[in-house]
Amino acid sequence: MSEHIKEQPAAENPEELLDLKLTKPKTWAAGIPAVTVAMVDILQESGFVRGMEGLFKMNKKDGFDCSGCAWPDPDDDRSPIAEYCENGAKALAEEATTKKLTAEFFAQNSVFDLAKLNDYEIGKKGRIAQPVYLPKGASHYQPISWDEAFKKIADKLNSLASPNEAAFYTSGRTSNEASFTYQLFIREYGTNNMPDCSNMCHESTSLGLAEAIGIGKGTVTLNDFYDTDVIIIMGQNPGTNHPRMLSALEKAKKHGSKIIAVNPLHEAGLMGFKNPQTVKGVLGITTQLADLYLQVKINGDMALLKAIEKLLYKAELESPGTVFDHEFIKNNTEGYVAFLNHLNEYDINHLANEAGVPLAQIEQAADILKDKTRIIICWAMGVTQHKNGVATVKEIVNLAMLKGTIGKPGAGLCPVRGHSNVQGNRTMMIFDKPKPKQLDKLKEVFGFEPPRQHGYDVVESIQAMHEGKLKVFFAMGGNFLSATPDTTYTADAMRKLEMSVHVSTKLNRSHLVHGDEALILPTLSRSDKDMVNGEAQFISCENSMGVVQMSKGMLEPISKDLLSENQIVCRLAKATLGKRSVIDWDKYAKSYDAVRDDIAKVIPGFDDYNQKVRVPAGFYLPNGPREGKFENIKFGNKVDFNIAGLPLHESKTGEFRMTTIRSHDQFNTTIYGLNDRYRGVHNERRVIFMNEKDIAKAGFKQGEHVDLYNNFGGVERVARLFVVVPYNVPEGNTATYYPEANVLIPIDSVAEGSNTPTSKLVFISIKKHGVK
Ligand SMILES: Nc1nc2c(c(=O)[nH]1)N[C@H]1C(S)=C(S)[C@@H](COP(=O)(O)OP(=O)(O)OC[C@H]3O[C@@H](n4cnc5c(=O)[nH]c(N)nc54)[C@H](O)[C@@H]3O)O[C@H]1N2
Ligand SMILES: Nc1nc2c(c(=O)[nH]1)N[C@H]1C(S)=C(S)[C@@H](COP(=O)(O)OP(=O)(O)OC[C@H]3O[C@@H](n4cnc5c(=O)[nH]c(N)nc54)[C@H](O)[C@@H]3O)O[C@H]1N2
Ligand code: SF4
Ligand SMILES: [Mo]
Repeated sequence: MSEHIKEQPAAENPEELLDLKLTKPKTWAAGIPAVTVAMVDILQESGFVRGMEGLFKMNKKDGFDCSGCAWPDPDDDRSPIAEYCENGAKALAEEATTKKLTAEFFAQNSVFDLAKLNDYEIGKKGRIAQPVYLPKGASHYQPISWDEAFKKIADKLNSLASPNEAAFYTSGRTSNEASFTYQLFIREYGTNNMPDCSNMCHESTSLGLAEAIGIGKGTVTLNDFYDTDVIIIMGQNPGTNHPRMLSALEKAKKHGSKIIAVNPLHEAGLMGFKNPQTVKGVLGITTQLADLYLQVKINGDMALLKAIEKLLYKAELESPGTVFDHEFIKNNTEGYVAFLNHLNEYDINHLANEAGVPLAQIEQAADILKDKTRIIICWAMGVTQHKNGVATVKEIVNLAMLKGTIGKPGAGLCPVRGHSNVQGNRTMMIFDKPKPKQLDKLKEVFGFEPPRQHGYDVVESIQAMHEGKLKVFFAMGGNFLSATPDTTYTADAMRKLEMSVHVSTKLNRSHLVHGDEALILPTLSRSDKDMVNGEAQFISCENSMGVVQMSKGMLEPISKDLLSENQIVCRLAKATLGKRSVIDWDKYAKSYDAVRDDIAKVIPGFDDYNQKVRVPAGFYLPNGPREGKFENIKFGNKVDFNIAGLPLHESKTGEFRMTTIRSHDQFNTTIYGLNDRYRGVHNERRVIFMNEKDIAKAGFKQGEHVDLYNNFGGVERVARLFVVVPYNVPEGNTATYYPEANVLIPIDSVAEGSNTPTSKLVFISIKKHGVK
């Protein structure tokens, strides 16, 4: 390791404060101000014509898929003007920027100097415009040709004692086509070391649902929202993270649906909506969203679900046959009686107390639900990123089973995915634990023997880097260092690598905390035109509801030196595998249709892919549970009622629960801006939201500078210099922003089964800044 790297500033965000301003938190989201803010962003970054051209084509049937979240587009009636939200526009502004990083930029800025910037400043530098290489011991990235870059990586990969000394990460923006060729290359090279962002995101959902109902995906379609009785939104903040979901919620309310929100924070986008595309919205009239807001303690969801189930059971006993769907239970489930016995073991007051919600409010929830037959349950990170994330997902299934509310219109399970193609990545076999059946199919179609041994997921990869078992880390997108837990530990791990390679659009911290050698390979983004041999290519993505759609970029790329992700994979595969390969990589590089033809041979549901994907609005993938056909891990076509206890929370006196959340001005580790408008926080990200009573008890004041400590497993982790912000959170509960607080999340605090870091609950102590 060079001397230079040792001097590098702290891997986490530099510990410095900006100038915090607070305003009153909002009680509604996404009105006209939202669109205006978006416009300002677009104009500043990309210029008027380029920005408007991009916005006009976003999410249109003949346009490109928004690279923001995975919320679906309407099957029909799309808006002729604007089929995007504020955050979609910000995502576009981020990629469509005309600022670019060429060889001169890297010659002028050392890695050391860049690492001193905060994430916002790093991101605003612009698009990476040519491949660059950081030789061992060097202080600056330097230009490198594509051929040389591929040769360096190929030589390194071929020099390893085993393919299992390399890991290949995927972030959820990669298209179906590039994901497919990527996993094919990795498996032909010889490893299943495929950590992906899903491991930190909805893995608890994928595992919980796959075991319970037979598919690790949701069962609803967008149309179900327009014809349902109740929507429960648990641990999800749609106003910020899936803004167009608010239009679906508004429509649902118009059709008479009730909404129950479950969240420790009062989120603006769960309370009200001013729709910028309706006259009412333009006039500033708010549609009330949540009819009932259950402000749970952090990870109080399991207790809440059990309390609701128990009250429904009571109502069922009082009025048999009117609350539970006995027909459904008889035909589709196992273990009903055992489950009721399990519920009987709990005292309702104890459950309410563990949930942190007054019993009277839980009774209101049960009252809303008891005579309804069409219920949609939505959830996201507030459910999955907990020690018991998988069990809570299965408890959601239990509730749905009691009410028979899966596999019929207006009803079902709706995990809301994050990245725009994260669901598609997994469908394309980006997975460290592939099923034997899938591997058999690869072998049958391509004729090579894919590795069978499970690979490393995200947490295991970091641990393996630390132990020196991983030598090469290759990332298809993402920002591994900042997205993963235990930042200091992970930074140490990444610095032990012999080579780190990132296929990226923008500069990020993972380029600055690197292995002995490092490369950045610049790639096209979703909105960029992708020309291969004079012909415009398109890619395809799968949204949160299992719809596969084409996406065709149309903006002129900012540099001629960018390659598409698929091109990068094909050229790297050829350079690495050479004559060893049985695959015609040139064919895939030349034509994405050729890739799709082979996807159709391997992945169920993709027959006639090339025809179906060309139909406007795309096609639905098969989904058994949506049609009432289940495939439970233990009981075949009957789903078992899962029996799981309440989570045990071991904390010391004086410790607080801390959850990590996204502000309204970020996409994961990409910091669009420094404001969280809906929560009333401006020009600062190093904040900790605390209950006013807790602030007073601790002897703090609003604006106090504090340090945060976590001591899980006997290791002290500290995040210094945060500002106290009074907020409506339950006593004993706090919230901070991700990624600034990731330094506090222990690498070995993970969800049982899914190995997802417990980013939504760690216990911390809070001390005045500088006082030990
Ligand atoms: N603009 C924007 N859009 C995004 C993203 C982004 O960063 N910015 N990220 C994308 C990605 S990858 C993902 S996965 C999704 C994430 O979407 P979300 O899951 O909505 O995002 P988070 O901010 O992590 O947290 C969700 C909510 O959970 C609540 N919460 C925290 N702890 C608990 C708990 O214990 N119980 C309950 N019931 N609630 C809890 C928080 O208060 C917050 O409202 O969004 C996607 N879309
Ligand atoms: N504490 C805490 N930690 C968390 C979470 C949390 O809620 N709390 N959430 C977790 C979740 S849900 C997720 S999904 C992960 C996210 O983890 P990642 O997916 O690794 O992180 P992102 O910030 O989305 O990645 C941003 C980078 O992707 C690159 N990029 C953008 N578009 C493209 C593209 O089209 N192609 C390529 N090749 N690169 C591109 C850019 O260089 C950009 O800097 O973080 C997880 N970490
Ligand atoms: S809701 Fe998500 S996919 Fe739709 S425009 Fe907004 S960020 Fe993009
Ligand atoms: Mo995510």
